[in-house]
Amino acid sequence: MGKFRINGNRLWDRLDELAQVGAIPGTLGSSRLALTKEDGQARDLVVSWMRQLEMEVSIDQIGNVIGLWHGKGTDRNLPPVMTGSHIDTVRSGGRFDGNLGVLAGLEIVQTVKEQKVLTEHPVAVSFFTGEEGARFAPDMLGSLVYVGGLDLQTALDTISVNGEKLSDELKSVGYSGTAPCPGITPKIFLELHIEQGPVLESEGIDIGAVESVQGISWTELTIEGQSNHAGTTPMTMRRDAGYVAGRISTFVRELTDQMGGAQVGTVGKVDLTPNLVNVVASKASMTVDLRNTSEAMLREAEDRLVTFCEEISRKESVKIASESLARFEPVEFNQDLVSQISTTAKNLGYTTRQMTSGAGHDAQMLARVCPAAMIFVPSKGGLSHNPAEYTSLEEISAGANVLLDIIVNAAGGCR
Ligand code: HGY
Ligand code: MN
Ligand code: MN
Repeated sequence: MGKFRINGNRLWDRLDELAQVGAIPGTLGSSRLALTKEDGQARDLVVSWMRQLEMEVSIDQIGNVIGLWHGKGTDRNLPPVMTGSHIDTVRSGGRFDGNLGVLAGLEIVQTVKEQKVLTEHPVAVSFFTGEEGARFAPDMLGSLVYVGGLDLQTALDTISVNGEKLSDELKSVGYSGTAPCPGITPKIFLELHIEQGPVLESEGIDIGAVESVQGISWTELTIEGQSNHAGTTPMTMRRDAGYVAGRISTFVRELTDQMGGAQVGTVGKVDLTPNLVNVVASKASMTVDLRNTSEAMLREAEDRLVTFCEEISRKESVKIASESLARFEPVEFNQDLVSQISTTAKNLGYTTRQMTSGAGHDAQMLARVCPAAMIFVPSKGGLSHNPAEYTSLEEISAGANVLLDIIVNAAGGCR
């Protein structure tokens, strides 16, 4: 099939337009936590683009949106070749995380239509609900329900970090759909995403062929102490939840230093009660994010955190309750697809390397039901979950062209 390429400027302009929804003033980034008003507005914009491309749009019961393109001669009974990602962001979101994968999918459909490519299989472009997990845990919630990994009602009953119910928020943005969960099993699922780390840029590589995703463990710890006067209470009489939260946070860093290798650990959220300058905190609620490429090492990290909490709760006479917010083992992607990414990148003249993903992605859920893999493009300075997140027009075009060739090939495309 002759060489045709995506229109990088058109993709860039859509990324820019989508970034304006929930824009963070003075930055390139956006703040669109899952199922907020801003997320709803972004959904409406992307769905309007799907409809302009004459795609059939379906919304499922957890709010996942699947745009389906049937070209002339497409066999509607064949499973779709699917690409996509997410358009919800963290509060300090960049414009590329997730959005690139969804909008590159639309760009591919538009290019295929313009080039009058006929495909045997339909092509689907999806965005999944609440990939970030920052408002409603776990992360990849929508795609997990899509593949049958999380019961729909349990997901709908999920309570947000601020106490709202997911099903209510889904209705409030108008995306409480009727398409059944689990959803249609695709022929393959291929996701284009920014790396969100420093590897590709530091090695001067254009394309990452992602072969795996590391394991993820999110825990919420609730520490119950006793409020008391900051001035009058002797240090020996304190049951200080704020101090214990600080010690756990320090422990997490010491744990990663001791374990080394791929172990990472983050305390990203700490809320103290009553959170006042002159009161010993009676309560602390905090999150611990542990990740490792090795399941055995991740379990060891989790066990050491439990032991530390048991010891310090005894020593400081506080109670510590823990709740798992997310727990996913490492995932291996489909090796044939990974090889196709490497080969396609080379054929297009790009440098490439195989690698693992430090972040979680919807593709790791789709990998439970069909061959799945990911294409990475570099992140400037390895920065992400930061409004300054940046990937160049040339870099996103390279990734989208690799995606185009593999998607068209998988769909049995011909001109
Ligand atoms: O947390 C993650 O890995 C992703 O950003 N959901
Ligand atoms: Mn993402
Ligand atoms: Mn993210």
